[in-house]
Amino acid sequence: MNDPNWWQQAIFYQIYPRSFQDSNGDGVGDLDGIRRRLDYLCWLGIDAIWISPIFPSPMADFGYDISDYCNIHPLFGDLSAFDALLAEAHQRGLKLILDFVPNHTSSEHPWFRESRSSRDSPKRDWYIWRDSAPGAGPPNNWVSNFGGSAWEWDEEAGQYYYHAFLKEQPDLNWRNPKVRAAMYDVLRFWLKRGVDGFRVDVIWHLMKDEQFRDNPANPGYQPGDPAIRRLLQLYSTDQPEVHQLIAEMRAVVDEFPSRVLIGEIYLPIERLVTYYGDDLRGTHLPFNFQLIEAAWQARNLARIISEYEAALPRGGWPNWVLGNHDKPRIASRVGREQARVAAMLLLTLRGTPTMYYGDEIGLEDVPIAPDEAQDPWEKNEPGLGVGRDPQRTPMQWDASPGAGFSTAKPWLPLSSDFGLRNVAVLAEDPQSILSLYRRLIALRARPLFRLGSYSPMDAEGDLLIYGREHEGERAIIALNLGSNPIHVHLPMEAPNHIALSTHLDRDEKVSGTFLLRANEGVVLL
Ligand code: TEU
Repeated sequence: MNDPNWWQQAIFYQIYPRSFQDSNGDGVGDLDGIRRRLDYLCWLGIDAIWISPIFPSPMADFGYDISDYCNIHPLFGDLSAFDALLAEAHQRGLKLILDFVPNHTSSEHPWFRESRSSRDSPKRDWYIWRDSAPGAGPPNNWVSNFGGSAWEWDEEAGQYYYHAFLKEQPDLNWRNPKVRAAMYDVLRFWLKRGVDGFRVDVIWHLMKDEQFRDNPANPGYQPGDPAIRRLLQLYSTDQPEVHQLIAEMRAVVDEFPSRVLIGEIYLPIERLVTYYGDDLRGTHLPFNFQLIEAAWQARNLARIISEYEAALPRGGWPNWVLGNHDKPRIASRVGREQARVAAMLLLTLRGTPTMYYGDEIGLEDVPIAPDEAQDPWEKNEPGLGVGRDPQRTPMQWDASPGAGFSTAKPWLPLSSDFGLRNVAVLAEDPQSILSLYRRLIALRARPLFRLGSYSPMDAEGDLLIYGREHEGERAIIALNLGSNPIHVHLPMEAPNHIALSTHLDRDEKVSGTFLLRANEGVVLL
């Protein structure tokens, strides 16, 4: 991992810090907790950790509302706890990246307090202030991602401010060079401390239309969809000017050797790939969320992979994600059996995989009673199924009362099957999903999987087959996405040794035709 392009070969693992490991008995995870679990992460075999926000925050959006970019929230520890975590991660050869949230601050951030204090405040244009529309009402029709108008009236100075998310998350004005300079210094602060890079929150949101034109209606909107779907985000996101800004951000990161910039971007593939930037001077990895959103169907997956491979700019490195703290868990989305197939897909595709904590134990969405909801989006738009608490529940380490996560009542409930679905139990079971993840991660250590080319082979019914090749070495991956057995015909001279089955009960040579059982995936070498 000393290679400057280490991020191409790495497996990333996302930690939602509130839910990984509590070390001080308050029911919320923290940095010392993560540090205690570094040996687990090494045992699992991942290479790099991304930690969701750990900075001071009123927690209106659980840390994505930051009131101080250069410190640690006391819930999670302090700067010395962070330094200790970073040092121990590095000692073990693990990289560590942070979550950078540049689009908006907390409304409690001193910058916003100052900005809102008066129209003449020197920080007024650090945020996006506008007069009401002629007549009255908000300056335009933009909708908040969490429901309602994206404009909040501020009585004090008689203007509206813009917030793409909660009203407690005012958007910064990235057209202001002072904002840019201040935020680049935030990056330097952490880079100097030794972090290996950043995942950048909603990077495609940073620039808005200079004229603040109304967004057009979304013809695909259906009743029951969240409010944000009413409009196409034509003028509020993905503006051409954003790329110049990302190039600046990248240049800051490049002041330090071997760091990585990953962008959170929900856009169609042809728009997504523009975030590699001209001459690849943008993000190293624009997160590719196609698998998070895909219908779980062989031909569809084959199409997604091929279109993505074809759309990549020359030299652009691919990446894949199955889940994150905003989306239903993979095991709930595709089911327990297919979760194993999904793991094989994620870890055998060409490009950097990012895992979401808990997916390796097959953790499912945990139902949250309406009156127990914590996620502000769920509270703003109840009953639509937008709540993100179910996928943020504590990691399950063992069968003890707090699942080894905490000695106190966890901030979100454990899944009811934690007595069986936990690391201690599954690590002992050679056929568990956890054992499968370890085997896949170990297999991925081969240059064949880390670096090899991808070639589509077949996608019919429930069968998805593709090949990987590197310096004369070949693998075939055959996945059964359904619950009926499938006869697979291998091409002449194809690799014919089943080196790994998702059922973890096969190590055999096959010839010509072999049977793929229900919900089984295999790697042939
Ligand atoms: O998420 C941004 C974001 O746009 C998604 O939640 C989005 O609404 C949806 O998934 C797109 O289909 C980031 C963080 O990951 C999220 O946790 C924060 O709430 C949000 O930004 C605001 O910072």
